[in-house]
Amino acid sequence: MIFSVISIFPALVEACMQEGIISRAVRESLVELDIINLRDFTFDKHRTTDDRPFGGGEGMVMTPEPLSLAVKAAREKSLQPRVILLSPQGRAFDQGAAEALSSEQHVVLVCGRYEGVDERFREHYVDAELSVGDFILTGGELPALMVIDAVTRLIPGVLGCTDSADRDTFSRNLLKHPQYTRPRVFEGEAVPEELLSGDHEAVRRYRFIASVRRTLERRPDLLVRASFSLEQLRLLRRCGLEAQILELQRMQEKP
Ligand code: 9D3
Repeated sequence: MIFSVISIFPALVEACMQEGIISRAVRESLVELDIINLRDFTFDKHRTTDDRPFGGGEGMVMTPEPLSLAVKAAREKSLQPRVILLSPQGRAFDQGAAEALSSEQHVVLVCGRYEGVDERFREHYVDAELSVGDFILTGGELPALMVIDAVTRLIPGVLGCTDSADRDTFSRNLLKHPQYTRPRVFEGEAVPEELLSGDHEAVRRYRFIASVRRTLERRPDLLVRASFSLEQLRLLRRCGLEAQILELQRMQEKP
């Protein structure tokens, strides 16, 4: 997998290569990182990448010429890369989007800055526009690194063992259960009895219910999409959670 990243802050993008799982994936040639400095495709004295918006208004707009030249340079690495623009106007980047990108050969990430990019660049060069969440950042570099991180860990061989829980349809829409390690008592608080029992089935049941409780409280939006096995439905009923979840899911069915 090749990631080309087009940015006016190449050093910021380079930083994620210094440590951790991504850097190892690069060293082991499981991914290639091709960092493109947008200013290399400017030809004026000040190497400008932005200009004032036609029609007036606040802020600056990224000029299309350097962006288009940078994408063409990225295309020299492969025939048909997917060109992704990181922008607050994009569709939500989620695990499904990460999985879809993980089967691409070459992904070009265009990091926006300022108020956005010239619409003609977007129309002619961009395949998809992605946002990483409803909060305001100063540019697309950190979002691009998030995409690289999320996609890289899905590439076979990057993680020691592929995290099968990632793809488990019964657990992917649930938050992780609380976890404990030694000591058995910390600041007067003991580890839940069920986890010390050595009864693997009891542990599994306890964790499932704890996951559902946590998800109900923090991310009810996830439960709307969750599906449960018959055994899980039985457990939920026994804990009095079934009605709450079915109600949540019913609320979403009709507008
Ligand atoms: C006043 C309108 N703002 C758009 C909602 C201006 C604006 C804010 C932030 C324009 C660009 C940016 C820079 N952000 C990104 O480039 C960005 C981003 C983000 O801010 N949040 C979540 N995901 C992303 S992906 C790229």
